Amino acid sequence: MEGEIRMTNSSTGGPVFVYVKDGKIVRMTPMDFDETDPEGWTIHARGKEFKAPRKTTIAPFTAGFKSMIYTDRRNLYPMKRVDFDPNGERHPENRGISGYERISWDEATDIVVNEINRIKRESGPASIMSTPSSHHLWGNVGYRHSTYFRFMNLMGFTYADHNPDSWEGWHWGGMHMWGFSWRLGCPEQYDLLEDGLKYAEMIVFWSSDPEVNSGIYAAYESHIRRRWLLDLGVDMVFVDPFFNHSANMWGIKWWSPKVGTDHALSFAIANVWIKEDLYDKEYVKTHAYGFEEWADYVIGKGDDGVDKTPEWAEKESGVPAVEIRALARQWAKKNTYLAAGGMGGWGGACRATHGIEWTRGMIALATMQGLGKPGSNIWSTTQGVPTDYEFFFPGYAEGGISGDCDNSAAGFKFAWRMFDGKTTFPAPVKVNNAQGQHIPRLKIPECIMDKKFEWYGKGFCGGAIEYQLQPYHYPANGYGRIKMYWKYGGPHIGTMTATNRYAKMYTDPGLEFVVSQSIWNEGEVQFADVILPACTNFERWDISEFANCSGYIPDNFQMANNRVISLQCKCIEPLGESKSDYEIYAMLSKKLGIYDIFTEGKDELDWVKQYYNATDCPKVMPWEEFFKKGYMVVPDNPDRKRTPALRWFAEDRVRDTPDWGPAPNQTVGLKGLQTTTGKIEFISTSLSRFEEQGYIDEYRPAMHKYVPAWESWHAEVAKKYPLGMLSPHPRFSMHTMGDGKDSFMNDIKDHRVEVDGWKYWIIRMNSVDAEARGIKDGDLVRAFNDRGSVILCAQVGERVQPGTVHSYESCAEYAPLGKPGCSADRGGCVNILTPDRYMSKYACGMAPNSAQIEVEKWDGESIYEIY
Ligand SMILES: Nc1nc2c(c(=O)[nH]1)N[C@H]1C(S)=C(S)[C@@H](COP(=O)(O)OP(=O)(O)OC[C@H]3O[C@@H](n4cnc5c(=O)[nH]c(N)nc54)[C@H](O)[C@@H]3O)O[C@H]1N2
Ligand SMILES: Nc1nc2c(c(=O)[nH]1)N[C@H]1C(S)=C(S)[C@@H](COP(=O)(O)OP(=O)(O)OC[C@H]3O[C@@H](n4cnc5c(=O)[nH]c(N)nc54)[C@H](O)[C@@H]3O)O[C@H]1N2
Ligand SMILES: [Mo]
Repeated sequence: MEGEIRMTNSSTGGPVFVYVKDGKIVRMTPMDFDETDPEGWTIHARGKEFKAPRKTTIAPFTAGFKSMIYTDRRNLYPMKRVDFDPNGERHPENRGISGYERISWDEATDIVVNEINRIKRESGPASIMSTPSSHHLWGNVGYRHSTYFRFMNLMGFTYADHNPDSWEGWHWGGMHMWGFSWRLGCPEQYDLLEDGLKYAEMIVFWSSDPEVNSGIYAAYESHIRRRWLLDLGVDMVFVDPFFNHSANMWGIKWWSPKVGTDHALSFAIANVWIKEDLYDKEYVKTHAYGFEEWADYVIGKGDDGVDKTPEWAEKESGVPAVEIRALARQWAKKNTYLAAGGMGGWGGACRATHGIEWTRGMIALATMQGLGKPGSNIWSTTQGVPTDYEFFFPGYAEGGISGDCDNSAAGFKFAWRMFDGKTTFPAPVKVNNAQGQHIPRLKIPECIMDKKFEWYGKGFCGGAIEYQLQPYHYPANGYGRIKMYWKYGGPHIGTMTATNRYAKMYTDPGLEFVVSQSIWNEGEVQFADVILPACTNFERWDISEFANCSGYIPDNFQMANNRVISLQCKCIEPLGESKSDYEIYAMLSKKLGIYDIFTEGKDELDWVKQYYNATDCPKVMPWEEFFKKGYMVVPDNPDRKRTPALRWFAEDRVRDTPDWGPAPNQTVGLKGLQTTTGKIEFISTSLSRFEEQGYIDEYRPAMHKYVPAWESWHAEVAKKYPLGMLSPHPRFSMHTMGDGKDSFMNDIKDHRVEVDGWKYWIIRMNSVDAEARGIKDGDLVRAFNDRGSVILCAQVGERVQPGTVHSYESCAEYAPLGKPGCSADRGGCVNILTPDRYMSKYACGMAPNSAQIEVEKWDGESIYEIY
């Protein structure tokens, strides 16, 4: 249209063309390539030809992002809580209740800097605790691994470490079975699209909904692959308590186990295979460790004497024995891929009480069918395109401008290229490294309110398997206790567990100062003493690649059909007085006396250019050309040898995929997996050693066993709270990003439903359960247990079986009807109801997909206060 300029940018749901007119964003579209962009890959399989599409796709939350930029829920000015006086009364008891007044940037930065300096003098930098969240607006320079750590490391602080939330069962369980610690326990996925198109006959999607989750960051890139598989006659079947969106679109069969019982199913499938001689015996002999003893356990010759037959599994899971048997036989008969989780790994089931054993069950089944042989692998259709892996462009997890080798994967490949000895300060001195003080973000409330906490395992640790078995405690020896919380964004009430804890924590008098650096006024932001308004990535410069975080998911640009690198243009000026996070830190650095070290005299665009030149991009296009064009499609490398994931393992060769591990010091002669035996361990050697040292963990035994979930229909709590709640990742938003705040997503009836002028979060339940409780479709209900209450809108139907309810996690709004942390929330934070108990004694993972709850009609008034 006339007067419009087309710019480029990118997002967690794909790169975009941004059309700007008179300084305003008019619309965003996916990118379609032109004749100057190179051709992508081609695959030949079963007499057909499959080609990389000539355009990108975008996720719903990207399509609606304009509404998120211009919403009146933006933080546009620095704010101070009205009854907070840094030099007088602070009134922590009013956090979450009292209102705000506008202050200038000068006042705001003065308050923050004075507090930093005061606290550092009193008890050291470790008394300042901070954490960003998982999902940052896109862009490798502005990302949390980059700008945030560069500044925070320079200032000194205690990091609230992320748990491996996406990975949980893979990290705490899978890793002890087959290693892959650099991938936090998930398997490599190289070149599996070609293998799948050539050889697959069936795909079992188990806790996997790729039409929603896309793997991650990859919009609808994999949709077309499932279309191709369907056209080739590949059967797609689903195991999920929820009739998920991919099952709806592609499924020919759906099994719906009771929440928390999948591993009963996997044991029964193994039972059928063992008894009917339906597994790859030769492979297991040479590639597995401890299999014989485990097989005895499966068929009732183990210490529990239980024969784990389909009939036994029917009693546990509710799935008819005849159907389990049919699945087992089909699986063994056909070339079957296992889509365990949405990414070839992950899956809500890995984030449940039974997550550790579910994951080990998935690996066990894949192993019994010859994992790595043609047509037999763990793959969710979301990765594995035959792209050019040699072309180097790092992902956000490779640290950007921080050079932080502790909290990012900078040390693998990127730091030396980015800094090249020229920078004055590539790897700042930290107080939060492995030896220093850090705390788990799931236990921030305990550290603040109880002043002490002990736990095992460091969340994101890509090092040796044993790293995750080490003990930690807060306060760490000699370090100061936390007095200040610098929160970056504010999602935790919607995303962590038993989250009334987070709301309560803010009123602790020991927490002397809370600053929130946030784009939107959402969730926890309303508990801060001072709010620093940040801007979106459409208001600052950056650079990135489609779907590429790399680091702990090495080379995951292979989720997108084409490697697309985008210049992220500053499309508009920051709204109001908001500023980019980099500029906020630069301002603070000036007053803290570290401006020159932080900026090196560079603005964001200077860093973007330096970043570009540290990658392989200039080999294809000089910076000036890229700056003009705005994006680059990485040319295909048709000469590259295609090497399907784990084929080397199946064929007993040295690894020949581009994967980043295992490190030579963790293998024997570069051969085999990272485990001590180099094999897939049905009895884990690392956990056996741990047990010998006296660490007996009921929910993570050395041998893969059936351990009933501690919060499920088996548990005592189910008598009072009979409904098992699933809380997977939301279809239309990216966790909290895209939800609430007048976003366009709220108008989608499957995301929120408007009742009497309020947009409620949804709970899905079976018509039998609804009728028994006098609940009709569209009614407002109270979902509750001893942890709290949430007011939701009921969607009644047959997508879950009786006894199961479904409500997405990651609501961005928190709207308590009474006192925060003590009353029902009608924002929709169902994580108020999920357990804060760790997965197991020595595995500090989250198990939010294990909540038992009850649902009743809401009278429209009661606020259900509990203290
Ligand atoms: N029940 C249940 N709970 C779960 C899960 C589940 O399966 N079930 N899954 C878990 C998983 S896998 C994950 S990853 C977590 C996610 O949980 P979180 O990490 O807590 O959630 P996000 O929505 O990623 O949080 C992003 C925050 O960062 C802010 N932000 C984004 N970009 C910027 C920026 O440029 N500048 C600033 N200043 N702020 C920014 C956003 O506004 C938002 O507040 O949830 C976990 N919780
Ligand atoms: N649209 C969208 N996409 C996303 C995200 C988002 O927030 N929104 N988040 C991204 C992130 S951070 C991550 S980690 C990935 C997560 O990707 P996944 O972990 O694969 O996704 P989930 O939605 O947690 O779970 C997938 C399916 O598992 C089912 N499920 C849950 N619990 C169980 C169980 O106990 N047993 C069985 N059999 N099935 C179960 C759910 O019903 C769901 O259909 O998704 C990424 N993609
Ligand atoms: Mo995640």
